[in-house]
Amino acid sequence: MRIVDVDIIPIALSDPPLRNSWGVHEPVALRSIVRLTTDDGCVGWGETYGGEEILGKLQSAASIVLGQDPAQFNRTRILINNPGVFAAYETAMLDLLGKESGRPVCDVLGGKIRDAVDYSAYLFYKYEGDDEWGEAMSPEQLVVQAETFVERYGFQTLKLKGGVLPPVEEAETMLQLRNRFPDHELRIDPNAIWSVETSIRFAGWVEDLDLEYLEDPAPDLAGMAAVAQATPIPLSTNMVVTAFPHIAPAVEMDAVQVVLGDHHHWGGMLASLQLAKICETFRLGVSQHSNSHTGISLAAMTHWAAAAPNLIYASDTHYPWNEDDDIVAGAPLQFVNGAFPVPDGPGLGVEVDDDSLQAAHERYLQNKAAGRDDVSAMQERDPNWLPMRPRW
Ligand code: GKR
Ligand code: MG
Repeated sequence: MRIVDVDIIPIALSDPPLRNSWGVHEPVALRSIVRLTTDDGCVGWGETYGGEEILGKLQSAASIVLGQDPAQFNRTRILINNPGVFAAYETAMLDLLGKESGRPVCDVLGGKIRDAVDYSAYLFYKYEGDDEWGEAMSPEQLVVQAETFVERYGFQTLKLKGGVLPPVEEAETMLQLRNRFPDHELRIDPNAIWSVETSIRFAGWVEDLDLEYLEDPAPDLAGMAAVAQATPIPLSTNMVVTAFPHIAPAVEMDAVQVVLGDHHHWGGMLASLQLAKICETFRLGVSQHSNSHTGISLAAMTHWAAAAPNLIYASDTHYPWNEDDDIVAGAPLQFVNGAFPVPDGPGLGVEVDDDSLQAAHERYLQNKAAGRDDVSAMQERDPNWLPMRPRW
């Protein structure tokens, strides 16, 4: 089996005005879809971030992938020499291998440890938008949003994207979530917008709420290490440990207790399993980061998470925010009791719907942009907005 065709298809998904510490989500989220076709007519799918930079890099790597045997991961990874670019191709190559052997991707990765992967509700402060969720800019409105997530998807873990309201109001939001959901796991992630001092103060305010972890409260390893020393709440990160060379210093400094993997970023699913093993070695927890994505990425996230024995935290997912524009057949894909069942069909176990892909590509053409820009989107609402870091 040889890859005879490589297509890179930029798409855009409608996105609600979700707030974060940089600003606000733009009306569309950009993604890049990879389609590989083999000489025997098999089609494999991959997905990664969108925007001109990654699109250019994916296009440049196409000549490396063309003509390859899809089982040659090591050779292709070395030649591409870029973890994010390789990851998108690796997903499509694993899809092809699975389809060729009639087995799900998790089997190609060594076999699944669990039949379904737990996911977390991803709660966002948000403005009123052209969506059914309404405004959520207060603790009370956030609790209503959480109720909808729990009722609709059955999530048993709730993650709040923080760094939006003054920290004391975000602590109040966590308190109200805890009162409303006494048995759910709770986490908050302000994306390093608090100083070390504010982070330590915040950790004190929420210490009795039994948080599962506090994600990226303060910037850089030294900042995280200082916060970690001052609180018993475990710290997690997708900002200070984002590549293999960052692990050793993080361990030496005891800066984080949980590392968030992300196959799009860490160099694919095989690399993510290596990350999970390294985390086990150093007694670090491993969880999973997300960004806006389609069902292709949901399937990929689920396959590697199902094959990682120590990935026992619920994984993040943005899927519910973008599911109406998903491009896979049968979308929106369904969570069952807060978990996504590991697809058992060949390959990723999801197929792309041609009409939905075309619609998402046209949405991209209408909203073409160099890349994600939450800051400018926020400045349209507030011309004086500056993404200060630390803000508090
Ligand atoms: O979607 O606004 C967002 C998130 O803030 C995302 O961009 C982050 O990468 O979810 C991510 C995180 O956990 O930091
Ligand atoms: Mg994060």
